[in-house]
Amino acid sequence: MKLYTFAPAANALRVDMFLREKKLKLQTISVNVREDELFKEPYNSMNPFNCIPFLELENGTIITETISICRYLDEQSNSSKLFGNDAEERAIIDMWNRRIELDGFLPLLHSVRNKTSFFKGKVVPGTRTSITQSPEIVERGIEMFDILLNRIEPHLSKNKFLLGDKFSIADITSHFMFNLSNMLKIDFGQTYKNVYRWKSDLEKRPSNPLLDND
Ligand SMILES: N[C@@H](CCC(=O)N[C@@H](CS)C(=O)NCC(=O)O)C(=O)O
Repeated sequence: MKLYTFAPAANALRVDMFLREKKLKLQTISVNVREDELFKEPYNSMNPFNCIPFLELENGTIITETISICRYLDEQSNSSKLFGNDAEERAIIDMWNRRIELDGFLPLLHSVRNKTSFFKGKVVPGTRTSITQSPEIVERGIEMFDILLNRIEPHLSKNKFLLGDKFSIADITSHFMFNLSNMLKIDFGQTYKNVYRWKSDLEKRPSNPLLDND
């Protein structure tokens, strides 16, 4: 089994943190996204969506999508499950992960891609197009993030993590949503104190791959 990845990319880091939590080691192949290697063979055929991360199984099957990769590895391993232990837990974790991914992580990812000059001509992940960067999309992402934080603040006042005392894949997604919010210099510490406490806890977790750069 081989993981195709590129260490600094947000979704690569999500898988990295998941692997560290699970204490799993995989053979990794670094594909230099910045040098457009994903558009060259063999990578273009392996993932025609031209994105990392993707996982190649022993039988040649390719699994793309961060969450699908992590879910597969979680099911294959015996160590404590980050996607839940029974039907109810799996559903609740999936619910939180979708809320965070759809209402926070992705809107902020698009804010970053529409703001930073590095992403000019690359606003949609895995494409090279003439779609222009849009300040409205930057603002919309930040507004959506604020709506999400406002909704989850009461939950985090009563819970250590999204699933009570249990750390899950939804917290990993959240950690990288917050990393995007740092890139956009969004300061919410005074407004959403419980969310901020949780963000700080996630940053201190030994599995946080961003600690390697400190
Ligand atoms: N929906 C995919 C998105 C993966 C993705 O956006 N990967 C980015 C790095 S974070 C990428 O490979 N971008 C290549 C590019 O835009 O050229 C997932 O969740 O894994």
